[in-house]
Amino acid sequence: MKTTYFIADLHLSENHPELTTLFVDFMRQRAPNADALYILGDLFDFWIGDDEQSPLIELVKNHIRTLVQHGVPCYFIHGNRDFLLGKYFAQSCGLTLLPEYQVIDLYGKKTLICHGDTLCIDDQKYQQFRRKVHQPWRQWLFRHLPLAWRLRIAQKIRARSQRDKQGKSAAIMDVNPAFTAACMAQFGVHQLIHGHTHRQARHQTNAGQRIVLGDWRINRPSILAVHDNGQMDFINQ
Ligand code: LP5
Ligand code: MN
Repeated sequence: MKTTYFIADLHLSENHPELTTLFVDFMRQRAPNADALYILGDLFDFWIGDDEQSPLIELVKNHIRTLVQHGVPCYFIHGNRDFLLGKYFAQSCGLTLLPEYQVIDLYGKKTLICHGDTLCIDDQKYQQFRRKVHQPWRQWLFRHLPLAWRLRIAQKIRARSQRDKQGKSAAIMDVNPAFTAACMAQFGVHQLIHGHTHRQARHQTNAGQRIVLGDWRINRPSILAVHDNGQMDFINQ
């Protein structure tokens, strides 16, 4: 049986070596037999530029490169934490960068994939923040700052984000159902796979099926396996 895997929201960092172990186990044991691997954002806890070096970054790069050389294509859609992951990282390990929305043919079923943050339109403060940090001139400026400054800024934004989230309801931080349905219709699909909201689930809606990948800190891990016979299941161990 052929299988395509989808993962998101691993939030890999030096602070959580147990998550890195789960990722490495997956890349060694399951991923080599796949047709393809799709990483739908927030692979890293945050990303401040392709020039950053660390043992963790090298490890992740090596595992992706090994997988791609083994013949398994590996695709990446940016998350809200690692939207600055760039061409240098991708080219150095053979990762294919995809746009924020992509329609794929998943064993005959047209499927829309994205990180999921763009669907959370009720979180206006976040959307405002997103628009700002996606402006090319801001990103250009940020990339040209010394690494230590970028790290400080990223830590400040992370702290602010964690604080702000305490004052937001779960509903505000979830996808907007009407907007999501309109998005699926616009792309002409009846199946959507995304992450970001961290609540692993399969929702049946009027627009079709919406599959949400889980956060690896909660589900340890959350891997969606879609098989060529149309079946799909979550792997959480
Ligand atoms: O990530 P998570 O789960 O905590 O919350 C997200 C939203 N938060 C974010 C911010 C990221 O966590 C941090 C990204 C760091 C990237 C590296 C730095 C790149 C800088 C680039 C500059 C061009 O995405 C959160 C959502 C939540 O998901 C649920 O959807 O609610 O959104 C927010 O918290 C946004 C805040 O409400 C507004 C943030 C304003 C930040 C102002 C920073 C001021 C400090 C500047 C210091 C110079
Ligand atoms: Mn996210």
